[in-house]
Order: sequence, then structure tokens, then C-alpha cells
Amino acid sequence: MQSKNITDTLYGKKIDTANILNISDAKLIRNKFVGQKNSTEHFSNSVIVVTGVTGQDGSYMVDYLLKNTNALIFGGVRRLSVYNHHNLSHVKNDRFHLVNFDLTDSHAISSIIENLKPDYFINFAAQSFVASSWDFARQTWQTNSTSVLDILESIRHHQPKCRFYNAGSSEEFGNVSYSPQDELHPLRPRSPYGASKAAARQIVKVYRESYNLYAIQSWLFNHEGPRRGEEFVTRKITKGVARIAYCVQNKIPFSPIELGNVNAKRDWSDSEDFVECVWMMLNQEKYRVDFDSNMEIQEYVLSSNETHTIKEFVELAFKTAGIEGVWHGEGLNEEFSVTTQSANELNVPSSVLVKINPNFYRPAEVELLLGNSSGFRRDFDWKPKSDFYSLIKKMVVSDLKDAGL
Ligand code: NDP
Ligand code: GDR
Repeated sequence: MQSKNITDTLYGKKIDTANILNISDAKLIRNKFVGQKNSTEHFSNSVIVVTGVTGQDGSYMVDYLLKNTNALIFGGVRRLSVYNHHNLSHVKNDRFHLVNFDLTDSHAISSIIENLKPDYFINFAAQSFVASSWDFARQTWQTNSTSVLDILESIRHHQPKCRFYNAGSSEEFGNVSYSPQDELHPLRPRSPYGASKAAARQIVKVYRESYNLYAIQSWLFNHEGPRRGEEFVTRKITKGVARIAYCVQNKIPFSPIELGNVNAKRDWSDSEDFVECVWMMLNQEKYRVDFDSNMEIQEYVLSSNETHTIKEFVELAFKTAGIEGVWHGEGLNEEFSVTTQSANELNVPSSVLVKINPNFYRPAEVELLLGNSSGFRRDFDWKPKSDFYSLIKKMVVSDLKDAGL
């Protein structure tokens, strides 16, 4: 009965995105959609599974696919006791449904691929926080490496024509041996997270070559946006800036943002730019001879090709909110404080904006990341819409708005 209601609501009625389908109801929707195929156009009427849709990239990918394709999209989410679908709350579309999916359950992976027979499987789900990967190394490995093997096995058995994308990372380069890092840079991970992504890369390559699967993993350098998780340094800073700006405006004393290694350098892009590239990578037809001549598909670095310190991000984020600061002190005593001029103009109740907390240092740090994405830019005639400055502005403005400013 429930299944009938769900299939009846496939077209013309809003779907509640909080409603997570079981696999048999999802299969009914999939079969009805495929049965109504009325176009031979490429990409049209595809069935796409996207994982990690409650996170940053997965949710932007859903937005991109709904806007740019006619595909039916199943977003994989794990059931949690607390609602965590905020990044999807704006999505009301009959072509988007949530299905129960936990990456660590190989039976669930197999069931999804066997029953939904997707044309594309885009895997953004991961234990993605590098700092936690030392505390939860096994869980990181299970989620980021073993699960990728499980997905590949299921695709091989049940839907070998499915195109598979796995989100790789610049953290695989780790302790870099040259800059900027391109597709030929060796894998030298510095964290359990980096090692888990490097392992996933190897198994994706082995399955691609052994079974002729369209299976790829890019190297994504850091990419951010207003939907970024709050523990990552960029969002931690922009949320902190908004909190402090609110206090300044209301003359409330504030505590500083506490950070770890502010001298680390990262290559930051906009997540919305990258999801477009991922879709392009999944639909490449070209053959390049300069990397792996046996393959007809290519794996790419995605990056902004610029590197900036955490300090620079801090300075610009505060400046965007109208607060000028200056760094002083060294090591654990380094601080970012309001300039005298800004303090007088704003009449601020506290002066220290950022201080160092060694608890945020990592057991091993990747000090510098700087990508070279010229291969992708050349092959796809692509360039990013966003840059370092517009990205920071977008994030700060969004967090200021959330703070009522
Ligand atoms: P987020 O942390 O924002 O999202 C991770 C997603 O994975 C969440 O939806 C989370 O679900 C889901 N997830 C985690 N564990 C499981 C599980 N066991 N079963 C099902 N779902 C699970 O990450 P991003 O969007 O930033 O990154 C997307 C991908 O890109 C990740 O693989 C990440 O490692 C990779 N990447 C990201 C970069 C970046 O700068 N953003 C750079 C390089 C690579 P839940 O909400 O339930 O926790
Ligand atoms: P990263 O992102 O580890 O590069 O991984 P994160 O934002 O966590 O750290 C970036 C750099 O900032 C330094 N840092 C701090 N980091 C956090 N989180 N909190 C702090 O207080 C802080 N202070 C300084 C870190 O030491 C680091 O050098 C991200 C994730 O999205 C991964 O999934 C992805 O693979 C890589 O980017 C590329």
C-alpha cells in the first residue's frame, strides 16, 4: 500500500526529502521512471546514485544534477536519530529521493546497485575530517577504502556499465615532493585519512583496468562553501567571524576563535565549481596519451592553482565583516587582534580575535598544498567561476546572515 502511494506521487507532487525510502519502494520509483523514458538524448533519463548528500559536495551535486540533467537521483543517507538534512532542506523535486544507505554495510551497497541499476554512482560519502582520522583510523579505513572496494565489487557483478566516481584528495600527496602538485605527483600521505584515500585510488585503478569499468577518482584540493562542516578551518573561521561581528555590533564581550597551525598553506576552491567538474569527468570521451596510455578515461587534479595560509583566510574573513586585525607574537603566543584604528571606530568590547590552541595541532601536518589543474582546464576548456576572495565573501556573508546581520 505504501509502495503504491509512493509510485503515485512520482510526478506532480512534492516529495518530503526527510522521507527515507527503503530499497523496494526506491526500486518501484526507479522502474517507473525508466519505463517512461521518452528521450534518447545523452544524460537524459539516467538513474544516478549520489552518496554523502547530507554533506557539502553531495548536496551541491544534487542541486547541479537537478538543474542540468533530467536524471532520477537517489541520495544515499544513513539513518540518524537526529535530523541532519539541513543542506537538503531547499530541495523539493520529484526527481530526487533519499534511500537508506550506510557505506559500511556491504549488503546495503549491493542491494542498492542490484535493485536500482544506476547509470552513475557518485561517491561523496566519507569520514572526511583529517584530524579525526588519527582517533578513528579503522573506521576511516572502513568507510573510505573498504567501502569503495565493496561498491566496485557490486558494480562489477550487478551493473558493469555504471560509471563510478570516488572523491579522492590532495591529502594523498601529503608530504609533497614538488609544487605545484599534478597528476604525476607520488602518493605520500601523512594521515590515516590520506592513506585511506590513496588505498581507494589503487583499488579503483585495479578494477578499472581488470574489468574495464568506467571507475575514476580525482584528486580534489580543498573546496569550501556555506555548506561546509563547521569543524573544517574555513567554516570555523567564518562562523567565528559572524559570532564576533554580532558581539561587536551589540557591544557584548567575546572570546577569540581558537585555531591550531595557522601557517599551513592550502589551495582553496568553491565546492559548487568542483561538482560541475566531477560531472564532466564522469562524461569524458577523450583519450589522453600523456598519462596512462592503456586507459581511455583520465583521472584529474582539481584545484585553484593558488595557495594561501590560514592566516590570510583569517585576515580577509574579518575584513569582509568590517573588522581589521593584525598578527603579533610567535608560536603558541601568536594572536590576531583588532587594529587600534578599527578598535576606535567600532568601539569593540574585546580585542583578541584569534588565538592559538595547541589542541588543534595534528600529529603530522601537511604544511603546503598547491595544485596544478591545468590538465583538466585544458581538456575540458574549463575555468572556475569563484576565486579565493569571492569564496571568502560568499561564506562570510552567509554566516553573517545566519547571525541576523
Ligand atoms: P562532508 O563531511 O561534508 O560529507 C561527508 C558525507 O559522508 C556526509 O553526508 C556523511 O553523512 C556521509 N557519510 C559519512 N560516513 C558515512 C557512512 N558510513 N555511510 C553513509 N554516509 C556516510 O564532506 P565533503 O562534502 O566536504 O566531501 C565530500 C567527499 O570529497 C569526501 O569523500 C571527502 O573525503 C572528499 N574530499 C573533500 C574535499 C573538500 O575540501 N571538501 C577535498 C578532497 C576530498 P552524515 O551527514 O550522516 O555524517
Ligand atoms: P584539511 O582541512 O585537513 O585540509 O582537509 P581542514 O579545514 O580541517 O584543515 C586545513 C588546515 O587548517 C589547519 N588548521 C585547522 N584545521 C581545523 N580543522 N581546525 C582548526 O582549528 C585549525 N587550525 C589550523 C589544519 O592543521 C590544516 O593544515 C580537508 C578535508 O575536506 C578533507 O576531506 C580533504 O580531503 C582535504 O581538505 C583536501
